[in-house]
Amino acid sequence: MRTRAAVATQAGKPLEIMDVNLDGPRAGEVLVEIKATGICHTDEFTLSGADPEGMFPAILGHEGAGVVLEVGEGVTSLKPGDHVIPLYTPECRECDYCLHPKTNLCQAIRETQGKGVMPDGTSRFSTLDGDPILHYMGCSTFSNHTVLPEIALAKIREDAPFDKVCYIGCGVTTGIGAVINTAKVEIGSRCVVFGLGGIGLNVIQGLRLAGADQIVGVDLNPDKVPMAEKFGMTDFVNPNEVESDLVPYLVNLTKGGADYTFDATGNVKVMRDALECAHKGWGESIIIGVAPAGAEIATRPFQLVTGRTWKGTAFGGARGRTDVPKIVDWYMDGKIEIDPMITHTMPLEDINKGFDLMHAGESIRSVVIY
Ligand code: NAD
Ligand code: AHE
Ligand code: ZN
Repeated sequence: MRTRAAVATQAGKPLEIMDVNLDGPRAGEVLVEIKATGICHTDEFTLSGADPEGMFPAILGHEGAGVVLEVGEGVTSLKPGDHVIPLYTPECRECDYCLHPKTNLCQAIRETQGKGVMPDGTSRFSTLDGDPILHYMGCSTFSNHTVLPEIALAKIREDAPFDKVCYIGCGVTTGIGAVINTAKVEIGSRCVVFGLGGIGLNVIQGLRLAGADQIVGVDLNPDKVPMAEKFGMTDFVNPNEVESDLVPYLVNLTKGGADYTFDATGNVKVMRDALECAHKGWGESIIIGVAPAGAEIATRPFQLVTGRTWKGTAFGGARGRTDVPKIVDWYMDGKIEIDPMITHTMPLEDINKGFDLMHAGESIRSVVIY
């Protein structure tokens, strides 16, 4: 079939909106009509050229929601008409990782996914001239139609609005999951969240759900404060306005150090500060942000010797096919909020405006509605 997509033709260039060819689903695959997709900072990271796995031309986007149009041979868990959220972290329920209780990182298709192709090693997308276009994170939600493996789709309830629950495909689940699944924050905790964007705000909302007593937000952009307060931030720190060193300032503010800290910036210097303001003896720091190719984290080993723990999380530790439908229920039941964080919507033709708003720090989430 022919569909409309925003194609990343090369690093650092705006996406090009064009008609592309999409082959139908092969065995174990599903054709999905994407109804809405968020724009995550990770899409920007890959488009910028900073992603060691970034390849071009590709159709980016990994935060979508849509409807199943057709299923390939052997697909049993989905049928045309089902509402779904694509999963960049699939859940095969069979691999060593899925069978291990301590991880959500299903590896069934990770290798081919990282190469921008389907599990059989080929791409379903091509230009109208027949040149291949790569998939991205196994999702490619910046296309009105896409093909995914069955194990990379969470079936969700049909009354959930696509233009809101698409955000559960990455940002909401990542932020809330980092708190609940990865850190396992206890009631009464003191916490610091670095980066008050589309992920950090969901960390804050997760911390409020978990019953944290103190939720310190750290961001260079004070415009993020009202939204962060709305979601539960108790204290704001702008590093540019702190006259002393940031780490001792935060240790003092949290009365000795935070029980849990979260990096939602992708900046390795911030990751170090996040670790070092965690409480001596027990503080845990969770890395969510994705850092550019070649970047490395550093700290004195003494920080770990003296009881701090450094952890990371992908997709908030969530097992997508199991957990995503539940998070959609939380939203529909009013347990979590999404609507205020979707600050801008646009048609696919204007998707580059979504990236401009992100660069300008003016949006939390931009959502493309097809
Ligand atoms: P965003 O652009 O919406 O927000 C980033 C925020 O960080 C902004 O508010 C910005 O002002 C702030 N910031 C930047 N530099 C800072 C600094 N030095 N100190 C304090 N604040 C600073 O981005 P997002 O969509 O929220 O994504 C955040 C990070 O999380 C990105 O690196 C993204 O790639 C990553 N991410 C990771 C996962 C995962 O599964 N691990 C999932 C989604 C996103
Ligand atoms: N390709 C990058 C790493 C990118 C990365 O860490 N992605 C996260 C999800 S970010 C979503 O917005 C992730 O799921 N990581 C686990 C995985 O298997 O990719 C690089 O540095 O090579
Ligand atoms: Zn994302």
